[in-house]
Amino acid sequence: MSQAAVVTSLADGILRVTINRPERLNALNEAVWRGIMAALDIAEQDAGCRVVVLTGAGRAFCAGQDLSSEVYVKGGPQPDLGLVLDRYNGMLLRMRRLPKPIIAAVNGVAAGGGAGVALACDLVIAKRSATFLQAFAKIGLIPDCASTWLLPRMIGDARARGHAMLAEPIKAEQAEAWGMIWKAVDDDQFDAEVAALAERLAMAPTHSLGLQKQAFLASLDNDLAAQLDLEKRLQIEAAGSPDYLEGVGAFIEKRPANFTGKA
Ligand code: T3D
Repeated sequence: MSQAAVVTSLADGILRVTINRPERLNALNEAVWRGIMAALDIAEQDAGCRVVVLTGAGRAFCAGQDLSSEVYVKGGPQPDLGLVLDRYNGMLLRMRRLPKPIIAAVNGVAAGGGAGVALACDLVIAKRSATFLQAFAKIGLIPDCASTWLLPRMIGDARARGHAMLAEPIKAEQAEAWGMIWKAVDDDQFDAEVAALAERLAMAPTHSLGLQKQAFLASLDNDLAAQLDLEKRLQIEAAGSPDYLEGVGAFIEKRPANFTGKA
């Protein structure tokens, strides 16, 4: 029986999603796309999921599009990448719009579309030995999977262009220093740090984190007046949640808050 291309498990509020093609460095193909979309279904629909952790099996996070798939056969027709990118674009939008935090646990190289998938997550934590590679220039493509949108906003235009046009790997520590990722951690601390971060977010006021995601996403296009209006609307909604009352009560009573994550 063939192995699942994506393995998911849900426990203690944490949905762990592992891309499982280690022999191809977890390269993206239709099965991986379907597996991540199915995981997003769970994340959206199951109230028991309060945080998603996306990672890769083996030594890589994800090496981008599978270049050994049939669409790239030498001598065959020019591949039509439109269909492939329609799939990934829909997936990336769902990730950004998911009203729950997604952690990218970057256990190894994140290349091409795999880098885009990692950077589209809310918090990126990487092994110190991991690298980020905009591999596209090496094969005559342009960065996709949101990288041309995310990178200039994250690291500035000059670094985004150099990173993409030179197609050289960036170490996790450099990515952290540039503001491209949340944190680079020692390899032997990686599993423990990912688990601690996931546990913390699984006990957070999930509904308001979802509203934060909405606000951050809109801020990238809104002017100040529009963003202030949006903050007001979302804050009123957050203040209507039981977690707001619990948070204030816990502060007054000098005890840890016990958030339900509910709206
Ligand atoms: O449809 C579309 O194309 C549109 C969407 C595009 C989005 C994209 O992501 S385009 C960019 C695609 N990705 C790449 O160009 C990266 C290709 N891979 C690499 O550059 C290198 O493999 C890495 C830098 C990621 C890692 O290098 P290294 O030296 O650690 O490993 P390796 O020896 O190159 O790879 C190990 C195996 O994984 C190897 O197979 P083998 O020889 O052991 O049988 C290699 O062929 C395979 N592999 C790595 N990346 C891919 C791959 N197989 C298929 N597709 C890959 N992307």
